[in-house]
Amino acid sequence: MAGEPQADCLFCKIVSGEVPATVVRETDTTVAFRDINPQAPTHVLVIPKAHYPDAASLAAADPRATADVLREAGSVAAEEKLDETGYRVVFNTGSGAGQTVFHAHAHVLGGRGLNWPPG
Ligand code: IU
Repeated sequence: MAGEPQADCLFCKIVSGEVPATVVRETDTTVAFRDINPQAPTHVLVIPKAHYPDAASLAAADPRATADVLREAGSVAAEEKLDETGYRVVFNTGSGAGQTVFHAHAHVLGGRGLNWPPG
């Protein structure tokens, strides 16, 4: 069923606690944890607890959880003091755009200069 945990999903296992992660924030609908392979001094992933393969399917099915993910991304940025320097929130969508884990997640990146356009 849509949104239900998937047995083969790494991020569902982080939500359940089966796989450890460095969690920085948690709400009833979201978990935020440090990326295991950081691409910036601050690199935190914010995920919905419900399983959807990407941001668009999350948004279509659960607008509230989508808003929660975005709000939590802002809270992470504030806690990490990224507000003044700026930061980026990225949803890689599809393998051609670099998505490797097919459980919706926002990357919160900051703490260094960020180029535009991205690679
Ligand atoms: P992507 O947008 O799907 O490529 O992002 C997946 C991220 O998940 C990527 O930055 C990985 O470093 C990160 N990650 C993680 O934090 N912990 C893990 O055990 C695995 C991937 I596998």
